[in-house]
Amino acid sequence: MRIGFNGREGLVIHNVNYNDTGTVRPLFYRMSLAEMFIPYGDPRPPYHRKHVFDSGQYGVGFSTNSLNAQLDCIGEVHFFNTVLNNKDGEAQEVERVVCVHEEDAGILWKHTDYRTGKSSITRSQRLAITFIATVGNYDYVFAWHFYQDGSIEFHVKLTGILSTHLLAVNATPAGHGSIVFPQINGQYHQHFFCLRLDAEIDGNQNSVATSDVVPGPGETGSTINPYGQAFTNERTTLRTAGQARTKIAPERSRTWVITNPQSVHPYTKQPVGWKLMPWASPPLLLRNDSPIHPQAEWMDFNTWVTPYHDDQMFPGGYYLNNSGLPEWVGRDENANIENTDVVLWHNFGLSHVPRVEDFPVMPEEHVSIMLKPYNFFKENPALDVRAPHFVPSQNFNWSSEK
Ligand SMILES: [Cu+2]
Repeated sequence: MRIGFNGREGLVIHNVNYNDTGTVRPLFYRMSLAEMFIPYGDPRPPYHRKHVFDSGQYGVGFSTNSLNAQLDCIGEVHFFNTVLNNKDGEAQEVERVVCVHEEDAGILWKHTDYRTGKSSITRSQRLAITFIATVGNYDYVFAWHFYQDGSIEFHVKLTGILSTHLLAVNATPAGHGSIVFPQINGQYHQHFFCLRLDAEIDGNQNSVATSDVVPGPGETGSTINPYGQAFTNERTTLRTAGQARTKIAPERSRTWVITNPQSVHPYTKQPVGWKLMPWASPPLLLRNDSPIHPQAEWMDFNTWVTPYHDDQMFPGGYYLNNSGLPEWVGRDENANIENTDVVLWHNFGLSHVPRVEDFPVMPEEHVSIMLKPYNFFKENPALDVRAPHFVPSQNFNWSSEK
């Protein structure tokens, strides 16, 4: 991969490839945090105006930290500098905006032979590419994690200081905030992140499907489901940009699978793929008829898929002028997104009801999404991660046999 950095998006990951036993297979052409949206829920003036687009208005790249070489990333670390423009338009070098290091991430795979009691264990050593933005009160730790089994994670830690205000003696948050300290109100708010994923799974021409796990088919007692316990994987190929406006469905275990119809897997006889595993995110709580809604209408769905266009980089449009995804897709709902160069846009986040423990500085909360190979390789791609040695297991031996 290559990495880049700009004032609006911060870290950008380019040309992610996987060296599959000598064959370099493309995965993602460009991955970036394309927007953030933090709406607050207190209707009392002036707080009705309190909603922030951290990327489009402030720029998470312009808000970046020069990382602390001892504490922000530890171990064997490489730091990258970047060049940003200051408010006068002059170029300015910023040191240590991105750190790259490896870190232990627990067990990668393990098996204990139940008869011999011997185990084979490998540890997960992930590559972390991190930058940290302080946008006013909040601090966001953004990390791309690359794992040895091909999994890619975008992980966001939220920390820093709550946006609070002082209440009059005996005043209350009126149902829209939490008292975090005497007379201090931490208002309810949401944090949303939009990832723009320009995919090239095994090549440039991709399709996207929702993959749901659902009961059936067949009623209990029917010949195809006599005991009523059947369930199946329902795959729906999204054929147009209009159809691709989709939401998370935790009750259906929904993931989105990006496939390459040109690259058929030798075992499954189906196109190879890579899946997006979402976070259980809340919906945007702004009402549809709110005057603020048009600017954030791209948040009405968790996933959008659009045919690639050079000038479509930000979900709310370049100027956040009620444009972006809703306008582009609305203009041509039948735009083909099958077997072509596609871009996935994925929104996720959380609703934050502040706690007393979030004050005066907030211990980290995090959200993350995973991108995992889905019938892309011929076996567990982390088999080549060497198990240091076979070790005796400490399992309780419940068997009467010796
Ligand atoms: Cu928050």
